[in-house]
Amino acid sequence: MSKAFAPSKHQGMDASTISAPDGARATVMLQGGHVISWQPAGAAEQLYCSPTAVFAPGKAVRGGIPVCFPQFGPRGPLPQHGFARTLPWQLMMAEQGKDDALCVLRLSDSEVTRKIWPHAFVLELTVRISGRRIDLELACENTGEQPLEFMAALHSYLRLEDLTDARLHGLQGLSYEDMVAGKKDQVETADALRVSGEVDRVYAHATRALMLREPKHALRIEHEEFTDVVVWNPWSDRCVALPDMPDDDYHQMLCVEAARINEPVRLAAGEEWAGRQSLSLDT
Ligand code: TA6
Repeated sequence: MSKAFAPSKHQGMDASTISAPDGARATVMLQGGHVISWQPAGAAEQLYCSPTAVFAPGKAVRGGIPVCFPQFGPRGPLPQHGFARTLPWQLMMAEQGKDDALCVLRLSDSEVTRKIWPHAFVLELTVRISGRRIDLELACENTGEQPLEFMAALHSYLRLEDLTDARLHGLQGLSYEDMVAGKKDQVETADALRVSGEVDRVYAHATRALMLREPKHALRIEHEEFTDVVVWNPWSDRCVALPDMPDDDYHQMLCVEAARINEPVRLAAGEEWAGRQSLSLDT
């Protein structure tokens, strides 16, 4: 017998807070289908959320796991990262199971979206928590008569004790586009990527599991169908320029994003796609 959760609020915004019988908890804002908090069973918050983030209708929130759709960054005519992260989604279900908790949110095309992106679609985010793991699935169905093509990303802001001691393993040998240097076809040589300046990289064909390690913390990051991984840290100058993030907070976060950028998803009429990102706390 599962238990349904009542809708909740987060910083005044409509949200759904789910908890598993083992104590794992997550909060998802209806705006953007935006996971804003995840606490594994018996552990601390794992997502970074800026203390100066703006929580208001139509505003992107600095932290958690923003959903980028149907565009990534400025790579197209739409607003930065597309429209999904700033539109209201519908909460379809939020329930506790025997050993987990699950919620599903949905965004469908509307006059607002069709005006800037002339396609019919249903986008669904499924969030499942159990123990020390969170599984996110972003699914898109082309409900129109014409083919459509989109980029997507789960723009995960991972919380760090201190960036200086953080190492991201699993990228060695991958080709990446360096957005800071404006260079394509770079190759990652480090077995353990450490950040000592602004990093904004799109790693291609990044299908291996990644490990984000600190002295007392290790998070395993896995993806399916998201073929690229974006690694971003604004470092000092970019952070100071962000109005919704304290100047020094770049030390407390690293974005490791499951993405489809280099190979956008193409859906024929009636076709569906689903991509997944899983985060598991190792220690
Ligand atoms: O994560 C990669 C990136 O595209 C960076 O270039 C930076 O712009 C970041 O996303 C944050 O974007 P936002 O629109 O949320 O400020």
